[in-house]
Amino acid sequence: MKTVYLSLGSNIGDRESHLRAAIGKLNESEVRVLRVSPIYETEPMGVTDQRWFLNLVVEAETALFPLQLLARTQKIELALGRVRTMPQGPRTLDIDILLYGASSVRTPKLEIPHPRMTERRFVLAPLADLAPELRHPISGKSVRELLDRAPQQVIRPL
Ligand code: GSY
Repeated sequence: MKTVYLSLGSNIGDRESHLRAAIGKLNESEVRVLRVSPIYETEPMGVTDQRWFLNLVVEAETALFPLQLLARTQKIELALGRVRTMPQGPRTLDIDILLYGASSVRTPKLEIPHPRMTERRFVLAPLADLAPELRHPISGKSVRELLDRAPQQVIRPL
């Protein structure tokens, strides 16, 4: 069993329902959700001219291998109506794999730790709510330290 951290986000439709539905579907997909962070409303990064997101992080355990886990998360995104319009554009649901135990994974389809997690307050703040002392497997910095150093972004607890 591995402990994994996943980042969930939505900025289309009933954002909170999409997040809650995704948590339910993870539990039906051999991904046992252990803890869920508070939800934050967050300023969009990348394409800024779009609706604000709701974001949260879940801690879960799974016996799936990383690419199997990716296939499950992509299936859940599709089941909840995700359509890829433009890169970094609006989405009904996005699930990013942040951490998979202390492992590093680098394949054309998947990189873990998530390569942009250290720049994203919308990831680091909810992750710090769950696991502030957890260390990034490559930099060795704690989530709390990464959050202290992350670029500015407006985020507020829902
Ligand atoms: O993979 C993340 C999708 N995404 C988000 C997001 O979830 N939240 C915020 N605030 N900005 C984002 N930009 C992208 S892309």
